[in-house]
Amino acid sequence: MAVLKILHFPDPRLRRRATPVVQVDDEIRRLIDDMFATMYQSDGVGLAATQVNVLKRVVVIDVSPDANQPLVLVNPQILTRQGEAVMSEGCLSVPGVREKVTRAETIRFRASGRDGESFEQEASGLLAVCIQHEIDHLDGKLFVDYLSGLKRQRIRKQLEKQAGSNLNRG
Ligand code: GNR
Ligand code: NI
Repeated sequence: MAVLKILHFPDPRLRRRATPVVQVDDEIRRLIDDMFATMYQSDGVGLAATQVNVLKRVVVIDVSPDANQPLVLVNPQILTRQGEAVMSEGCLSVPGVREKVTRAETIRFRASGRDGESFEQEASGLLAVCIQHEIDHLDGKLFVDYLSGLKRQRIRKQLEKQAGSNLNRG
């Protein structure tokens, strides 16, 4: 397994739309394994393939406290949304930033798993937020898009400064 490099806002590659997976084969399973390694290493609760520069509709999630309940979502689709909930969100592609975002409180979704089997499930709480956040990534959308233009601009400047000093340090 390999830990992959995560793209950071405002990298334009985070803005591209990922394409559906036609068949969950060994190559996709290798991607899934590498994405879990990357997510766990970064202490994240979710990761979309877009964030590691792979434009396929693949998401890995683990919102369990002990990080021992991996969930694979290939070609995830939201079927229904209910209610509204505000949660403070972070993103591995927007390091060091947390901001409140309003999303649907409960969702029903469909996806395929690691063996290509299709399943449907209801989710609420952090899991529901995380699934909506990850599907946004697959569509080229980031949680900072829900903030005011002023806030987004401030975050962009902050991260561009970080990226610059990272370059200087080699
Ligand atoms: O690790 C993550 N935590 C998180 C917290 C609140 C709402 C969404 C998330 S997802 C994020 C990992 C990530 O960037 N996934 O794309
Ligand atoms: Ni994210």
